Order: sequence, then structure tokens, then C-alpha cells
Amino acid sequence: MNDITHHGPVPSPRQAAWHRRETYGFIHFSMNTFTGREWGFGDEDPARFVPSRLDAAQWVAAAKAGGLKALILTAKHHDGFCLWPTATTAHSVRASPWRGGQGDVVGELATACRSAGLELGLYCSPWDRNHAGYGGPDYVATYHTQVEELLTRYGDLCEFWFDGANGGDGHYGGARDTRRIDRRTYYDFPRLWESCRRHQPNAVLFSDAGPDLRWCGNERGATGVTNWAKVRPEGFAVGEVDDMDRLAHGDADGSVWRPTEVDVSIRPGWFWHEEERPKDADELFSIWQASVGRGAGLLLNLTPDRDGLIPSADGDALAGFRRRVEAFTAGDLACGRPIKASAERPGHPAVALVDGDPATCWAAPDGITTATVELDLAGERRLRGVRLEEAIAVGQRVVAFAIDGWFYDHWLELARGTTIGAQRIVELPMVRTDRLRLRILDSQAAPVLARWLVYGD
Ligand code: FUL
Repeated sequence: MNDITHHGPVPSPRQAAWHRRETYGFIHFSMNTFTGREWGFGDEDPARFVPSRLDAAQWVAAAKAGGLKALILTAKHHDGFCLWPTATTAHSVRASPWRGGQGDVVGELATACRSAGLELGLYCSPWDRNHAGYGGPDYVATYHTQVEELLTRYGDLCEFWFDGANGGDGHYGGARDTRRIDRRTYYDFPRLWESCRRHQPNAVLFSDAGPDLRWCGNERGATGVTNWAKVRPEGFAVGEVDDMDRLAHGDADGSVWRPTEVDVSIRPGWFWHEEERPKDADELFSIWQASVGRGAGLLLNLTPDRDGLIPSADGDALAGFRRRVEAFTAGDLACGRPIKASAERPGHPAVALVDGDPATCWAAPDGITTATVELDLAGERRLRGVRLEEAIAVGQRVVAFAIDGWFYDHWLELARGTTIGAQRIVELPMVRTDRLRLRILDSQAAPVLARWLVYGD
């Protein structure tokens, strides 16, 4: 692909690796699990943290059964309780009865992930409602040290999560007051991110303002139907992005590569609550379509209970979700079939779309921004959907496309969409046809696609 000039920003190697992850998990488990709250005030007694049977290997097994590729743990949520034996505060597992004060949830999850081949990510809340110094410079130094401990003690991390919820009332060492901070400057994120890059160069950094991944603007499990992986960074700051539309859709003329991550919980809350129930496999499948299907990453939150285990109903929902995705994506009717494009750049023929190799691509010659590609399915097949992938290593280009099927003697439009990006998965009506056509209706530059998969029977 070296002969194709980049169009706009392109993913960094760590972002490219993240794009391949697609579906991975969050774990919200901490003091809130025991108090029933979503946002702990910060005055919770560490003695309340007593998971009776905590087993990180069980979390990992449930995640794997759901097809999740990584787990990101809330090492510290807004209440300030640290799940690892930090040197920075007494408000941690060290002060709890769990494992006689010798436990380390982060360490146990890191070990379980490593032995099962899952990647590990960590969340450490900037806002800390326990810390007496919150709002002043002391706390910022403490927070940076906490992040550094997490960056250096647990092996390779694939992602670090910076939450935008910031400032307000809290315990603050007994002051029980309200503290406001300047979100743009208080945490000194540039220095923190430098430390992340130094210690964990492969970890993507998430916040609503990046730098590597952006929030999709809601917690319902859907990113924009039109979804550019690029944004204009001006006006974006952690905890201060109020343009939800731009988060969901990105900017067609964006100057930095910053794709969306869709964070959503398997249950109504982020933490476990006795009365709540998990979403079922169908709901999770719809979420997958509205996130991964639109070129985003899906960060699906799991909620271990007071025993320290993922409830069996949630495990069943995860396994059902994986079966739904596998049934939808099983087989590829396009692979190896005859294909031809209205225009090809020398060295990048249409056959590259169906050669099973994501490293090769079909490209239109420079200056061409509309094109058609016809695929012969070699006999009538019943359709379920298609997966299209742009070769994002040379930038995101396609503005709009359509998929047509051949019926008797004419083409009929089956689906129409905007933006493709890393991947676009489109469900098709379950009709039978022996030929498909992809129409690139508009593109910012000559379209360059890596793959076209067709799902059906
Ligand atoms: C939000 C937090 O306030 C929630 O508690 C949760 O952690 C979610 C993932 O991010 O900003």
C-alpha cells in the first residue's frame, strides 16, 4: 500500500492494534458493589470490601465465553478506594479484611488475563472523593503516582481509561464539601499521557477527548450511523466535551485519528445491584451492530457481585451474545469468488477484496471518487449481511455507499450507508441472489478497501 498517498490522518500502530480488538470488556467492581451505590461518596469504611469468593479467572472465563478480547478494570473509581496496595493512600484493599489485607485485585486480574491470553487495561478515576487534598496540587501528584504504579506494576497494558466525571461534593478527608477544579488544567494530562507513553507505549489512551480514543457521547451502546474516525481536536478537553453530536459522528474534515469507543454496561448500572438483570443476547447483538458494526470498538461492562463473581445470568447472556455474533458472521460467501470493479489502480485489483488477506486492497485510481464493484456468488445464496473494510492505513475516505442485489434482470438496492472506516457491518434483507454490487456513491478521495465479506447461507 506504500504507493497510495495517505488521505488525512491515519491510525498510529497502537490505534491500528486497537481497531483489531473490536469487542472487549470493562469490569466495574469496587466498594460500590458492597454499598449498592454508583458513585461512592468517599467515606466508605474499607472493612466493607469483603468479596467472599473473588476469582478473577472466573471473570476472564466469562469474558472469553462472550468473545471479549481484553478487560479494563476500575482500579480506582470516584470514591477513591484503590483495588491495589498503593503506597499513595490508606484507602485501599490493604485496609480491608479481604485476603487479610494482603490482596491485590489488579494483580489477580493481570495474572488471570495473562494466563488466558486476554489483554489488560486499567481505569483510574481522576476525580477522588476520598482524598483530603482533592482540588489542590498535592492530590495531582498523588494521582500521577497512582497512575504510574498501575503503569509499572502489572505488565503490558492495552488501554488506559481517563474518566471525564470531575469535581463536586465528596468526603475529601472529612471536609465534606464541594470542590470545583479547572478541567482543562487541573490534572496536567499532557504530563500524565507522556508517562503513559513512556511506560506503556502500546496502550491506547481513552477519554472523551482522546488522545487515542474518543467517547461516543452516550452510554446506551450506539455510536453515530455516520462515523468518522477523525476529529478536529480544537474544543475537545477531558470532561469538557459538550457536543455529543461531534463525539458520535466525528468530523469529515478531522485532522487527527481518534475513533469512537462505545462503553455500555451489560446491566442498567455500571456496578452490580441485586435487583438488576443483564441485557439478553439479542440486545447485546444489537449493541454490537451499532458499535462494532459502525467502525467503533465495543467496551462491554461486566459487574462482578458481592461474592466477587460474575453472576451466572450474565455469563449466559455473554455466551449467547457470542453465539449470535458467530452465527451472523459464519462463513464468507465472497471469499475467492469472481469480482470486477469499474476502475482499478494498477497493483490493486478488485480481487484483493475477496482474497482473504486484509493486507491487500482494491483501490480506484487517483481522482476517481465513485465506483462499482460486482461480485458473482456462483449460485443463488440467501443473504444475511456484508462486512466492508476500508484500508484505514491510508486514511478514511468513503462518504456513502450502497449494496445492490441482482434479481431476474435488474439490480435492486438492498442497503445504503454512510462512512465505512475500519469496518461497516450491514444487515441485509434475507433474500436470495447470485450477484451483489457495491456502489461507492461518494468518497473524499479515491476509495481504497481492504475487504468485502458476505454473510449468508
Ligand atoms: C462515567 C462514570 O461516572 C461512571 O461511574 C462509569 O465509570 C462510566 C464508565 O464512566 O463517567
